[in-house]
Amino acid sequence: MNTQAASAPEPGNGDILDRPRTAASLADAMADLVRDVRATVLPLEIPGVRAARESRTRLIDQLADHLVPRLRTLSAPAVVVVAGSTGAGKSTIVNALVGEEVSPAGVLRPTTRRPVLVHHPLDAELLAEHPVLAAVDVQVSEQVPRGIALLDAPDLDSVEEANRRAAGRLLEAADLWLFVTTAARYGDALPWRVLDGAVARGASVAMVLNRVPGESLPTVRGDLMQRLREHGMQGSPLFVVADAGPLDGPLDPSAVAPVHRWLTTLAGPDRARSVIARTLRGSLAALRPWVDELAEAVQAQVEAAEDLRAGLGSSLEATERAARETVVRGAVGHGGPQARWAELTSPGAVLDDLVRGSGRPDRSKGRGRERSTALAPLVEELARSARGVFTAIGAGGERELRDWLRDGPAGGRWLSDTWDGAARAAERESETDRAAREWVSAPTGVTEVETGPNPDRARRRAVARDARRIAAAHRALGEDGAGAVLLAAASGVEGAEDTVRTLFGPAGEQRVADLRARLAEGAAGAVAAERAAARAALDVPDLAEDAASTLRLRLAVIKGLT
Ligand SMILES: Nc1nc2c(ncn2[C@@H]2O[C@H](COP(=O)(O)OP(=O)(O)OP(=O)(O)O)[C@@H](O)[C@H]2O)c(=O)[nH]1
Ligand SMILES: [Mg+2]
Repeated sequence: MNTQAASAPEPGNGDILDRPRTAASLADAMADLVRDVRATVLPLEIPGVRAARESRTRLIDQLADHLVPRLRTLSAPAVVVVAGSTGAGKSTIVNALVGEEVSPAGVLRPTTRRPVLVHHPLDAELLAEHPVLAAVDVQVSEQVPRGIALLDAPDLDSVEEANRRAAGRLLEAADLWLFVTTAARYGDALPWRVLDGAVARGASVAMVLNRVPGESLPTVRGDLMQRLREHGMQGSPLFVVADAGPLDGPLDPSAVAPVHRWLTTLAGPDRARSVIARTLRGSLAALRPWVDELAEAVQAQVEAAEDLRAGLGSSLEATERAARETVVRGAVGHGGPQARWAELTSPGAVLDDLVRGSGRPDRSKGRGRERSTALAPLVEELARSARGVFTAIGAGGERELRDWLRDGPAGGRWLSDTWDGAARAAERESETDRAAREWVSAPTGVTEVETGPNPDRARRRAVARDARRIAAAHRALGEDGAGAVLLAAASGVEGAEDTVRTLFGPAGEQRVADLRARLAEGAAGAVAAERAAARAALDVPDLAEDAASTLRLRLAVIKGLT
């Protein structure tokens, strides 16, 4: 049984601890910061985001579990977290320190799943508000010096994700880390990585080298001291606990007496405060680069979102052109409208006399109104067809965008997943319905051809002839009926354009061209709407242009207080 203690932490000046007002303002600033950090979600899968997300999670733990409670209750006991690899003997050591089994040790790895916190009964009130209590089993023992709470953590390098996460979180809550390792395990990489993190954050660390066989003690101890120096931990206390041989029960408290003595010294009013103050100072100093790093990660997200927006802006150009061509070539006229036209123009039907022979209409009274009524279903058919074509164009655009998002740009997959397909489909229905309605209610009246400046006789005669023709056609079809024929012609219904030419002449053809251009606009609009919807899905606070500024602002406030 060979136990030794090296230097204990130097008493620091208790600066912040001596300025309770500053501490209270800082606690408020930390509470604001933790809220903002929680609200920062780093949604886009871009290079480096995993590390940034992990760092964010640790930052939240550090703020919520250590800095805020510590600054709020400066007199709360120092939380000493006993950490290390599974089987290193953490629970065994805690039990030996307390002199009873407060946390079962065992041969099954890992043993400790739920952390155990042991404190002196008189410290209960001071600890009551500490958030760490929510995640631990609490034990009370008079063997624990007042001013100290011992926390037996799950293993750090656990195969179990939940254990690893819990251990990491507890370490962020710690005022002091009591790091337990063994002669067999002290070479493992992970604990050292974790320790490097502790040093970087200015946390106070003490080491326990457990289960050291007597013969290898000098070598192992020398080796470990060397490593501690390499990791900038030369000032950290090192305790060596000799191997107790086959152990079938608790470890004798005498084996850990130096650790216990050290903890008791630490618990003395000034020493505990100096450890607390030191870790607090370290945590506050580490906060700045840490939050800065997070702000950088937010900025990277914002930039990736900018790239996505730009990419979306120039996407689907060919699709948009193709959509225009499709409707100009007659996609809307095919099917329903064409069939309806065939019925209306069949022998004896309302348009029969207009499409056949000279196209000279039967001018009997009331014919115009009758034809308008008979043509109303054709307009409905055209609206339905236009809506169907627009919807298909939009859905095709969405598919194309999703394909592009999924296998291309950084953050694209997130956008594709976030962009709600069902909601988009519903939105599209109402958008295309509106666009189709707008198209069929576009002005369709054919106005007379103008004579132009200084018309000669022939020109005036030609214009007058056209005007008579237009008026006659309007009488024959009625206003709405004329509109229906013009829309049918613009949609590509075969035969309708010839009818327009015969009935209305060049002015009618001009109107058909206008209506066709509007239809092409509608088709292009259906494509543009998909692009706009994808872009709108990027409008989340985390990806807003100034998303990083909130964190930077918080940092400035904290800087002013420390
Ligand atoms: N032989 C011997 N066994 C020891 C010694 N210290 C601890 N052990 C045993 O090592 C095993 C693991 O000890 P635990 O205290 O459960 O280890 P732990 O670090 O708490 O492990 P986890 O809870 O899984 O993270 C137990 O069976 C202990 O009895 C020692 O000095 N000598
Ligand atoms: Mg354990």
